[in-house]
Amino acid sequence: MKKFLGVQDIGDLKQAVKEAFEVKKNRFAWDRMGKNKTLLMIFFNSSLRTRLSTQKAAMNLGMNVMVLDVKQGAWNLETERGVVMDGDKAEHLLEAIPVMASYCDVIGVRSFAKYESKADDYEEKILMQFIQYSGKPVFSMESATCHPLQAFADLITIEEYKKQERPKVVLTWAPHPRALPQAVPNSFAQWMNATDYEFVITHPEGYELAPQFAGNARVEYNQDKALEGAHFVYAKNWAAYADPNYGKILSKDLSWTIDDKKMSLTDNGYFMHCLPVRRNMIVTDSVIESPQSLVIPEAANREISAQVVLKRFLQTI
Ligand code: AN0
Ligand code: CP
Repeated sequence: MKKFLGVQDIGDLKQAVKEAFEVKKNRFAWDRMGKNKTLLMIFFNSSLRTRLSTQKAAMNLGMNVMVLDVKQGAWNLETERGVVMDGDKAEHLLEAIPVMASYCDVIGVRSFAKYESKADDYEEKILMQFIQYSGKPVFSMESATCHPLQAFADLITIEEYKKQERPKVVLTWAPHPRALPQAVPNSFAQWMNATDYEFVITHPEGYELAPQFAGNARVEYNQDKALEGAHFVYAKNWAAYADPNYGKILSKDLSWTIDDKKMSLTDNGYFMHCLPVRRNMIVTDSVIESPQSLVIPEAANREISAQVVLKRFLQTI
């Protein structure tokens, strides 16, 4: 494996889940595989889970790990080519990438959508430069359009908890005070579309996801209807994708918050969220604290998804 951005990079999904369960059974079974190999994680944005779970996964494999928070102590990086650099940016990404790559064997990048240009975001302008100029395997730790380590962990979690062969999984938009990226719902939709589950997306009108991620999933604008008989409820906020509202908040309607009444429409469904979550905006205290809430095991599975991905990289470098 040379890069990890989407479901297409992991190959056979059933095999990947099988490997994840093997890793989960004994995560230290490959603890010499990463000897003298170095992972560099580069964060342009904040993180709790991705940072810790990916570092832990690398340590399980015996790798060395370096973490760079670009906004804390590194030079402010220019990312546009052709700019006269007379402002506050002291270094260009075009030098920084090969330099950073010279110190490591695998690179993880977190670089959220800026919501300034839809084309730049959806071309993954920052991540693609890492792929092009580093010469090293690169993976997304949530980039402009995708968060594949999260979606893989979500799939592992559903496979662990499902009671039906083909569960009904519902991705629901929920309100939030700030404009959030589409990366998590994009990847979740992409990975769910690659399974044989019954997959439904529900959101207010205007919140349609990019067609390359939403695929042929059923879109149901009535949240109550979508939740009927659901086995898994995956809540997430995102800002609008469709023009002319790209990156904008169209609604903060608290009637979309997942509460006990909403969960009672499901078939004793589980609640999922990638975290961090704003309580009583996205989900009520009562639902997130209920036995049906999977948010903690879901976050714990981030270590497993990251370990499978790093293991695949180590097998090819
Ligand atoms: C980010 C997002 O919504 O994409 C990270 C989630 C994993 N969340 C926030 O910025 C609050
Ligand atoms: N779910 C997730 O990626 O969390 P962090 O933003 O804390 O890494």
